[in-house]
Amino acid sequence: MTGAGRTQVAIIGGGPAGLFLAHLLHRAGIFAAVLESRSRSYVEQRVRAGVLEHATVAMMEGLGIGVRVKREGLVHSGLCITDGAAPFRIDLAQRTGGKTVTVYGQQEAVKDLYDAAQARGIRIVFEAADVRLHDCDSSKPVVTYAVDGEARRLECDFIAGCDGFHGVSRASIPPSLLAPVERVYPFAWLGILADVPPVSGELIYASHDNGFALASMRSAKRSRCYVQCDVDDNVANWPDARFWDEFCVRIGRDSPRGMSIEKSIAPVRSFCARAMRHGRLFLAGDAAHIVPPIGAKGLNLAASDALILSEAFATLYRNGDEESLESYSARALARVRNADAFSRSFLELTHWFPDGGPSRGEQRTALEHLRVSEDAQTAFAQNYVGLPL
Ligand code: FAS
Ligand code: PHB
Repeated sequence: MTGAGRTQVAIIGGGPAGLFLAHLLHRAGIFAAVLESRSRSYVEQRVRAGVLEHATVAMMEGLGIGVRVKREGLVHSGLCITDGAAPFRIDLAQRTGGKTVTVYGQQEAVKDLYDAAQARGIRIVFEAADVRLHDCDSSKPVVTYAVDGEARRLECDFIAGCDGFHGVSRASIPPSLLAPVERVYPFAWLGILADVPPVSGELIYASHDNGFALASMRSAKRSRCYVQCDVDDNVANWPDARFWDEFCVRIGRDSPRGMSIEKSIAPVRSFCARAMRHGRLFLAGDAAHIVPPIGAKGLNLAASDALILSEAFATLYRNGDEESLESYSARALARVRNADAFSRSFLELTHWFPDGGPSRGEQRTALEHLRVSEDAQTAFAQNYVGLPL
């Protein structure tokens, strides 16, 4: 086994959580190394989130990585909610003292993070295989992995598990400590990407008798659209024509149609660990929590976890104070639980629940309340743009 040397913080996973953390630590003068199991091109090609909260864009700017998102991101000051017949707009900026969200694909944000990491000499190992965490609850944790079949060993002070829901880090936390709260919803999201102009300049969320639909976008020329489907549905059941027909019915208007360049079904679930720390292992992002995608929170929570954790590490290295590290889990989980509650309420407002869940009459009552109540719209908008960090 050859050495891979040592670092202060070993970061497992090079998605948004790992990359934001690497940049934040770099800015604080803390050495880190990112171990990513895939290639850079693979990570950059994964189609995922689309909406950046106000604070996430501010974080990118603060890290000197905001030029492209400010140039190419689509700033949205409002969004539309419809039952397929009677749409209404929620003015996010008016309800939140001017806050907005920015539509900017996760792929683009990841590209910006990687480009800046390369320019700054941040250490990233791609295609790291067989990553294993050792002695997480000791004062000398170690990470072993292989590159091109060559075994390596990385000694560190701390490990940040940023390897997503299917990574290895969470397994290093004792189940009794992790004790996750899970919920699997009785439906899924069928999403497509198509190079056609978005049906609207703002996002449209539909709560239709047939079920949920969402008209989103990645640019003025590329649409990202979703319809609720059965939890055991299959993409093969949804040729493009069927998708567009059903999508237009649910959002209540005709839409530009085009060939899907990506089409996939994602389950709708929530998962939240009760602890994001075990000894010197700290989890961040999807490794610790999954929230339903409707709230557009996943990527933004990954970024806020990274900020809270980086500040805790900086405090420790600066003056030896461990209190911030000890409060990391509680502070990060407070945001996650709030985002999950908002996402759940948004799901219950907009999705058809095949068993249990709100009745259509209850949904219509809640929709009408949101349409007419300034207080309800203010609470919705504050959650949607993201609570202050
Ligand atoms: P990620 O999963 O993004 O990154 C983890 C990284 O770790 C990956 O690059 C992976 O290759 C790597 N890794 C895994 N195992 C490893 C190992 N053993 N060793 C080393 N590296 C390893 N969020 C939204 O806000 N809006 C959306 O619309 C939305 N849509 C989504 C659709 C899908 C299909 C999925 C799966 C997620 C979606 N999300 C959405 C959530 C998503 O954006 C996540 O919240 C976000 O990617 C979280 O970032 P990370 O925590 O960095 O995890
Ligand atoms: C997306 O564009 O992928 C998206 C936008 C808003 C959401 C969820 C997903 O609430």
